[in-house]
Amino acid sequence: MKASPKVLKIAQLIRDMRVRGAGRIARAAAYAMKVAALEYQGSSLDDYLTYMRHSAQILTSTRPTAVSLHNAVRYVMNKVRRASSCEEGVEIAVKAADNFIDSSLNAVRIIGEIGSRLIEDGDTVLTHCNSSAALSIIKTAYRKGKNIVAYATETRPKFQGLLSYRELVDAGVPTTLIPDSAVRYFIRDVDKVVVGADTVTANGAVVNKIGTSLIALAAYEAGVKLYVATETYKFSPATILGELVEIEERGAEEVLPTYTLLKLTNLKVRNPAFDVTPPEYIDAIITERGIIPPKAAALILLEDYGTEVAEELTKVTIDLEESTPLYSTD
Ligand code: RUB
Repeated sequence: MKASPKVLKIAQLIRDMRVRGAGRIARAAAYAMKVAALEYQGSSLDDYLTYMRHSAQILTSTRPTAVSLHNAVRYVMNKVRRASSCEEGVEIAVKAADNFIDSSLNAVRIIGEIGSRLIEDGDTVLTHCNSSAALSIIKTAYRKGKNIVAYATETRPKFQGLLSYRELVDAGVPTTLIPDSAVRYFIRDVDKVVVGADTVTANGAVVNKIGTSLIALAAYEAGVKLYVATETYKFSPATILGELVEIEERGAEEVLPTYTLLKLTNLKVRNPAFDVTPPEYIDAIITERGIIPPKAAALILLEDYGTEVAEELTKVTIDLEESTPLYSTD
């Protein structure tokens, strides 16, 4: 089965991180599903569904950690599956993708509005990496007249912090760029930390750019509040069923220049792109549906995916011979 070249191109942009950030890759994937539908040449419903599943698989295999990517594609596929003809299937895919993109952009604006209420006049806010949701909060607070300043961490090895720095400065927020390793040095100047999320698990842990958990530790030690800004499509239903979140590991060439790697041939480098911040270090999760404590993540998941989770649970089988009895009658 052949995928549309346009879909392959979007998948490559995501893989190469030319489109990056959990929200952006989700929207790009939804858009790619719409493109796939519009590019479909045949007329058989079965063939169309197989082709769409294939496109979905190509898109979700680009980056493993951000569940937003999977949830965007799943959102479109769940609707497409109900089509009774190929033409209807195309129409449904286009509508679903447009809906997802609109509500995703709207969610970022609502998060900015809600989250800005937690930022007080005179606050110093620190952010890590480049999260549209986190920046939406800081920029909205500033736009509403709160006199705030920001720190943006560099975010090695890919320096996404520079994007945040520019975005904040362009919005008028006085911002200082600091090395990741300087966070504990500056944390006492900071009133609030606001970061984004790639995935939120059922127990309220947050997977975000590598270094987030160290910042959370420093903030916790200093008594500084840490808020996570995230759309609810970044909550992972699979984690209710005990699945772990895969942490993407990227190449050594992102950490060191090629000439150094060529010179030091035996150098062993590891480059995980994300880490996990436990719920204990998170003061609140700010979503488009309101502010929740991290432990309430499971409630959002059950509200959104309860039926699917229940269906999955019926597939769980246990070997009675090998299972340990819960009680003994001896
Ligand atoms: C980006 C990153 C961002 C989250 C949230 O990682 O970790 O903090 O994706 O971003 P990468 P947003 O650069 O590796 O994609 O709020 O924009 O979805």
